[in-house]
Amino acid sequence: MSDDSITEVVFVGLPGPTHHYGGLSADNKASTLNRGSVSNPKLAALQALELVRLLKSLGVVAGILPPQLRPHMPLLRQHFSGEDEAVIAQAAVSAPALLDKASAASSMWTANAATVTPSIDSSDGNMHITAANLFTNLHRRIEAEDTYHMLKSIFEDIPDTVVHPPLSAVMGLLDEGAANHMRLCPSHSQAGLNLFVYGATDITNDKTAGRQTLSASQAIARQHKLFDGAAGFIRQNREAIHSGVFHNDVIAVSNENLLMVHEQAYDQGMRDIERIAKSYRETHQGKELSVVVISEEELTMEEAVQCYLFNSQIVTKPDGSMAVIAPIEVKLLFDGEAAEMMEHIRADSSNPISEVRYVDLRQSMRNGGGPACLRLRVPMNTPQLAALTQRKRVIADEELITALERIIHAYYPDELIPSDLGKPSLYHASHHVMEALSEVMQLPLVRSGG
Ligand code: SUG
Repeated sequence: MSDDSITEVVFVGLPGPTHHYGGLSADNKASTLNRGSVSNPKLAALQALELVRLLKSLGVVAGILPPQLRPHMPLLRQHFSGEDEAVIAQAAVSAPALLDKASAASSMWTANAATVTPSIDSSDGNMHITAANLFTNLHRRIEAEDTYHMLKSIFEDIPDTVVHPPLSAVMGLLDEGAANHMRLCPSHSQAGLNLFVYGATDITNDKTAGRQTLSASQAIARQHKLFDGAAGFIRQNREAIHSGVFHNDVIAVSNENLLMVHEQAYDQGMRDIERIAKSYRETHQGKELSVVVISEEELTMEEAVQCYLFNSQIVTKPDGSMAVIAPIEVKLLFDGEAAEMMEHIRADSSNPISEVRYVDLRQSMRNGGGPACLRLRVPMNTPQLAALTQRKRVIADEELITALERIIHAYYPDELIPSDLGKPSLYHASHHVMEALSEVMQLPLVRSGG
């Protein structure tokens, strides 16, 4: 492998022991639909590790990002005081909705942790990582600071790497990270066309305007010093947002030179998709983007939101062909029609997809988090990956996976409803989990706010 070759490391977020269904995201159909139902944090975490194993079996380098400590005490301490347990007990009685938000295990959806661009895309030769501010929803906003500290502790001393703090939402910069970013390139090792997808140009009170502003996407493109022409900006279709497309990765997915997208994903429909293909051609000297467009007739927007077909991960296997990792719902819903459609796409030799694998992530899916939500892609060059592997214990090998499974079996509850969130046993279990993870992964224990 030459120094210039880039390996995409796929970081999967480990669900934390407070994983529950709070109905906390009004624009996310699965979240609102499953509000209050019984969750199984143990199973959620084990399902995420099965995803890691699948990625590894496909030849992908996979990493793990640990959960954050919950409940988020600084949020509760704005209302209550005393020892942690007393604060939680008061919140459980007087402000259960607040405790619900403070206990969200939502940092598992690492596609929202940050936006990442590799050294090869920037004029300063650095890999840039900007922690997302996740400002739209309170239960997610509280992730931002700890995510930044976690990413810093993992990546800061990696060569040619800059980790940026979350953007200031006070300036109208609403940012949900990689879920609204696609990097298109002939291969990971070549410079990419970075597409940023946004809902509104600036902050607005309109709830249907989405969670990402153009101003934030532009700030990131500038901050990352992307080469001229290496950034493009595409507006989401309002109707799609209204139908439950709260992030771009609910309706489009890309990998290298492949884009799979619903025809109604963007404001200008097919015109936008053609514009993307044209920009790709211009950036990559006449090379063609392989575009798989799924029409409304083949799969309605509503069906796409239900089965999360576009929230698949697409990865490049060592032989250069691509595998789709799709949620099991694609097979289970609509009498398997969406899976049949996927089979046609796989069999079509005009695109690079050679394999479709289905994963059971139902614990996360019930909160609107599919395979693509659970992963942060970090394209690293050879010295960067070597430094990461040497200095940190985040790359998943079987030994790490087994150690994590042991922690999960020891401390995670296998049943949780929102009214359990005030229980001292959960608070103690959460602390044990974080301490054990910090030891096994050799990471500092990031304590919210202090
Ligand atoms: O932000 N769900 C998350 C799902 C995030 C999915 N990520 C991507 N599409 N990349 C969200 O809406 C629900 C939590 C609850 O209701 O308990 C939640 O936060």
